[in-house]
Amino acid sequence: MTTEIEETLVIVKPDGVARNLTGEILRRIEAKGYQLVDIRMLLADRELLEKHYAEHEGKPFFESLVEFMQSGPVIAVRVAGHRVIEGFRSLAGSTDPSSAAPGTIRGDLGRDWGLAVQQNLVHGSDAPESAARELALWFG
Ligand code: D4T
Repeated sequence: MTTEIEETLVIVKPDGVARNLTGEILRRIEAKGYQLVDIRMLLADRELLEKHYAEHEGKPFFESLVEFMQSGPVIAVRVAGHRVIEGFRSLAGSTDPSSAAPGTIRGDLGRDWGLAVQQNLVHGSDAPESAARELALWFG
């Protein structure tokens, strides 16, 4: 078993910031024992979001996703901890907030507002390679 410390990118999406849930989301990350290493609030531009969501380019929801992510400020956080990539995905819950398990961020705090699964409060990197790529994009 490795005790190597990983880092992941967490984003509190515009719906999370607008609903004043940033503190609650960061509280859950810290309560789990992960470290907040760096944090910034920004209005993401299209260029950054196109790179961030490159894997979804061409999918039917891509345009509206990029528009939604530009609709207000977001909070980008560099989070560190043992197995934090997998651990944060577990804290976040599944993509669709209506079916995300109770106890998770999306399950407890999110719901389907009629915009499918777009407004699901948070993003978390899904693998070490995407975490490294995304952290470089958002934190340079
Ligand atoms: P992220 O990447 O934001 O942490 O979410 P997930 O890892 O849980 O989900 P994803 O990559 O499949 O989707 C990325 C992002 O696109 C939105 N989305 C997704 C959407 O607007 N419509 C859709 O049909 C899907 C599948 C939500 C999250």
